[in-house]
Amino acid sequence: MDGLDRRDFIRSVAGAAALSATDFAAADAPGAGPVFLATWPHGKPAVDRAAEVLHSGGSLLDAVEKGINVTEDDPKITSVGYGGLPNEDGTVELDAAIMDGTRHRAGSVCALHSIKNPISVARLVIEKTRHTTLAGEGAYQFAIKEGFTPMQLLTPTSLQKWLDWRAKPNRETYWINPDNHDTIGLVATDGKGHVVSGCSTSGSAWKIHGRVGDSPLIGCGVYADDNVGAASATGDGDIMTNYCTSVSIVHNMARGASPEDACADLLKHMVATDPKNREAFAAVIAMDKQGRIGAASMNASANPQARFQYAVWQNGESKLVDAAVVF
Ligand code: SD4
Repeated sequence: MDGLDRRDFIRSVAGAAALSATDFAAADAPGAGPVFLATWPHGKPAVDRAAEVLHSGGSLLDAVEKGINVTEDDPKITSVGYGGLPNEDGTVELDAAIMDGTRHRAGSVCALHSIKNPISVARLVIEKTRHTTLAGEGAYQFAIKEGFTPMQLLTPTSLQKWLDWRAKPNRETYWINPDNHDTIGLVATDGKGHVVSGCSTSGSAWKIHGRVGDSPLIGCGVYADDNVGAASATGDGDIMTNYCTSVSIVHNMARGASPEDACADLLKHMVATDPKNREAFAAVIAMDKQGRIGAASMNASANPQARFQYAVWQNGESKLVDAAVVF
């Protein structure tokens, strides 16, 4: 196996279902101070806002939700919320998920139209229902009942991009181009052992109506467990979904891997099981319950526009960091 011993792999990934309470209890005690970690350079204003919310008395769930709202509200970001690129029919369909590591409870929405803050709807799925995931029209009706205001999510820019794509006689369909890797994933700890993971996206541009990516699937786009840590993912969800990326990374950390090794092992596993996955773009971020962080990306060298940087907020300031490149 490429870079990963088969027995280690079986122990670290395929054996995930067999994790015992002892695996989790072995994890270290909480570290000092809150830490926020988010995908892509646009994650910087998101982690800044998240830190502000926590420091002004909000909960960690509030912080992650409000941090992600910053990205969702920004029309310049063409892969999240308002201004996100539409599906092949020209409708913006949004996916989001949020998971609370204490209650081990998650909420998510898939293919939600006309509502610019899907992460806030996902949060309400936790608070107001005993469900985990709402999809399509049901998710929309729930949002309306909860007081969200419907709006047109296409901006002049995203509409023009869709028109340009549709005008191409030999257009590619159901693909992600390098400009469209902008999903926001945000993982956080309050510094007292509590972790939360959130993720929001418009998914792959020009997707089939109703397509659901990895982002709103619990264990794929997000996972959080206060006994261990949290993770989130960005990239080609049609491939990444098949690897349950975020829960696999958290389980890797439960067995003692550092956050960065846990991320890198997941990407190596993707290529070990199918060498074609090397062509996919994939990036993952993780944090353990002590606030130690790590990230890894794949295919950044083949695709320089897709170089993966992530944002970190710690000790009162935020900065951008280059992720480890695995392939
Ligand atoms: C998806 N994973 O829907 C998302 C898209 C993404 O960076 O993260 N792009 O497949």
